[in-house]
Amino acid sequence: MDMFCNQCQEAARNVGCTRRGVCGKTATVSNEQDALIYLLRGLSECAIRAREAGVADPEADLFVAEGLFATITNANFDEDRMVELARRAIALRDNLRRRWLAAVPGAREEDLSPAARWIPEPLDALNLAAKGIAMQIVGRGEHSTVNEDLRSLRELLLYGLKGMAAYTDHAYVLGAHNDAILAFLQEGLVAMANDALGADDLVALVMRCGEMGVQAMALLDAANTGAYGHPEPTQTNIGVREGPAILVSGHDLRDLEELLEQTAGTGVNVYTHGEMLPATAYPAFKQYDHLVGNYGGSWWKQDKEFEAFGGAILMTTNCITAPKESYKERIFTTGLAGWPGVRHVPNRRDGQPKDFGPVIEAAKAAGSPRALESGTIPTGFAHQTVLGVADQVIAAVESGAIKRFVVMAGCDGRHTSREYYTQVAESLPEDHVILTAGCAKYRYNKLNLGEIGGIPRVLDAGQCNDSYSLVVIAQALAEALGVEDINDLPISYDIAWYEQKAVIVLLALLSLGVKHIRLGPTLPAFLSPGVAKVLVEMFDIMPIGEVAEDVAAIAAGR
Ligand code: SF4
Ligand code: SF3
Repeated sequence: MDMFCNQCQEAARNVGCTRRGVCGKTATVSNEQDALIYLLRGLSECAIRAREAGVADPEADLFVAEGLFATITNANFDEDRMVELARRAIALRDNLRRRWLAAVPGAREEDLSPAARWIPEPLDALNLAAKGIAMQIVGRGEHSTVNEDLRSLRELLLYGLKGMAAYTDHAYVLGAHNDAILAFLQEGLVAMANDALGADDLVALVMRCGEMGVQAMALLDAANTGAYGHPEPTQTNIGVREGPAILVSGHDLRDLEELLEQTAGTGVNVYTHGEMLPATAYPAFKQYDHLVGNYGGSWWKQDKEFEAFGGAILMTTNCITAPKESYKERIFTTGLAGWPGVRHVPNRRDGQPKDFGPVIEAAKAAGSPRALESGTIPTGFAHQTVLGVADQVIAAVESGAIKRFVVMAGCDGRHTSREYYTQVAESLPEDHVILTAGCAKYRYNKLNLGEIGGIPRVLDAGQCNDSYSLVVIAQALAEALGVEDINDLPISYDIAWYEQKAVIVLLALLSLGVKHIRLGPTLPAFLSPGVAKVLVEMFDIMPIGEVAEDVAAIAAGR
């Protein structure tokens, strides 16, 4: 075994990737990421101790979120960037440790865990990777003596923290803050290595992770809508316009804003891709005439779509896949995204926007996009919009015109087994409405499933984090219909997961008491049989089954 990673739905053999990631992650990068997690844990330990002594370091607190974000699936594949992140983690950690030692009489360095003191010498990819393989949760390393259920719970917690960290970082980029979330990331990281915690303690922590996940999504929702307005029902163009163009993918709305500003009046058009599609529904972005529409579908088709696009491409976050030679020169990463050899747009400094000049130049040097399709797709059905027509929705439910809502949020992925979601969408009775968010929608958002009394049968609330909108809608519906238990609503859940953002969405739903969730296309490889059993007993989580059976069960109220 050269590495071990089981954090996503495409883990090899639904166990784990051991030589190279199915995602394209090299063993070195995977192990470096494990070492980074180890360093972030040491940093967290110092930050917690320092905070207790009245010493605060907001930069270090935020960095824990950034570091976790860099390790999520399909975000960063760059060995050198991992070294840089490790360097920063060590500098921030050591600074906090010094300040803690100075602030607390009698404090001793040896009372801290090795993670709070370890210095790789030299600090390079090789040394980091060696430490990572020794420290990883599964297989060899310090967790190897822990029983499989505890290990599984630690992983569930870690992957939830990673997803939460990504959403929290997005909110901080927009100036929204919630220190309690950052503190919880640290608490969770430190708890992962605490052998005194048993299964009940870890289950409680996982549930708290879900609660904090709700807060993180609420924070990001407030940040997005505060900055760009509430999404409006929108028919987004999926065709192309003549002229040089930039395709923006990932989840970072501030990057899109700055890019739109910098391309205004230059003759360069901008298109959204993948998880950026919902941006086309925000009032602030609709003002830009050169935001032409959305191009292509979900992340895993990017090799073909980016090649066809012909213009420049900007990856603001996950999911990036191995760039083909045909577009390697015209694809850029920014933020925590990275791919070796791909040009990277550096972070904002001193309050100045990022400089997207090189992306714009690359677009000008390339041709117009080749059309993949034409027409429009609907988006913009976040909570404000849906609640704005709440009377209409409730009347439709009460009259029986809408019999059921089916939440089909989450991620898309490569496996053909995901055709299940297209087939479910096609086979649901015509009085069922799909509530979606995340890139899972690309499995059915071009199907033209029609409307019920003017309400589209696929209501797209936005990005995966906008699953929060679906919760707000469910809660409002419960209140309006006088239903006490959210599980008594006419709502079924058929969630598709892939990476760790979907893990925090799932934990958030569980923490809100949502039961009977179907999860697919496979259950996570990191769930031990014992932990899976607990989830089934507590929440009646179930794997997806055959399309016809699941649709019949949904229609019958499950
Ligand atoms: Fe494998 Fe997924 Fe980990 Fe990539 S992120 S190495 S595909 S388990
Ligand atoms: Fe998709 Fe990567 Fe998860 Fe934000 S873009 S949902 S997979």
